[in-house]
Amino acid sequence: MSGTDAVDGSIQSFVAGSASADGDARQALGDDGVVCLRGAFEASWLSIVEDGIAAALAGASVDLEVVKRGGDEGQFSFSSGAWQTVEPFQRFIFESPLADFVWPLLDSSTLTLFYDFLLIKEAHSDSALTPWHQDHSYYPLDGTKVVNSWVALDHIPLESALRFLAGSHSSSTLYRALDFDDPSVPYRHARSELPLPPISLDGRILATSLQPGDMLIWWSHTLHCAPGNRLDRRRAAFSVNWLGDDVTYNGQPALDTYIDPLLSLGDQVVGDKFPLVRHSVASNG
Ligand SMILES: O=C(O)CCC(=O)C(=O)O
Repeated sequence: MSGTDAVDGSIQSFVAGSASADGDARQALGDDGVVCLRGAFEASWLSIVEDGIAAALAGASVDLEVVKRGGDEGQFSFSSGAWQTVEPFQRFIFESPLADFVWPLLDSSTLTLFYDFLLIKEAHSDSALTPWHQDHSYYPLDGTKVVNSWVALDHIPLESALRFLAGSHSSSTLYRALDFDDPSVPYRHARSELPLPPISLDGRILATSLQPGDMLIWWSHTLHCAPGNRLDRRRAAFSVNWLGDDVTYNGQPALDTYIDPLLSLGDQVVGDKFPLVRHSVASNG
């Protein structure tokens, strides 16, 4: 199997389906490297995210990119780390049930906000595909407790859905980061000593159609990809990336979004830029 389209014939659906981060969800995330929590967010929370999108697109996000690929009718817009300047995103991240869904899955004494990512594939942004990759390849981080919590804002049928290689988070291989705009040119912070992601994949590919408010959670080592949006409507998501207590800064080159210049090699990744959101209360014995 290769690319993002050729897998459609053999996709398997997700098993876990409840909106609670219970034992089944932990088990699925541990086994497959990804889990789907259905109906995680009510419409009122999604409407706050939509307020954030309106603000971000109107200029409140300092890191917004809007691209239109050759021949496409629709644009592809994305923005990283907008929470610092977009107040509705802050409300969603810090006041919604999001952190309480994610923290129990990490098996960590702490939960730290890493960054948020807004991703809007407008109608007929057909070529806005995302190649197979691991999120971790882009991060200057050592450790394993790094997750992406990706909230669907629209109905997303299987043809536009993310695909995951089941169990790929357990491999010790970290693949080289690719440039999403043009995978044929080297990514500016790519580590050339790492192997390129496989073009051909053997294994179980997981994907599922989603309703607004459903949430996918995956480990930063899980291989995944997504097709462009051939629908005649928007396909948008707001994702929040989190760190647990085994994550340290390793000094590898990376985008500013993922670096706090105040950190030294080996430091725990936490501070004003990466705030601590949950922590266990130490017992007095
Ligand atoms: O939603 C998509 O199209 C791609 C998202 C993705 O791969 C990511 O956020 O790492």
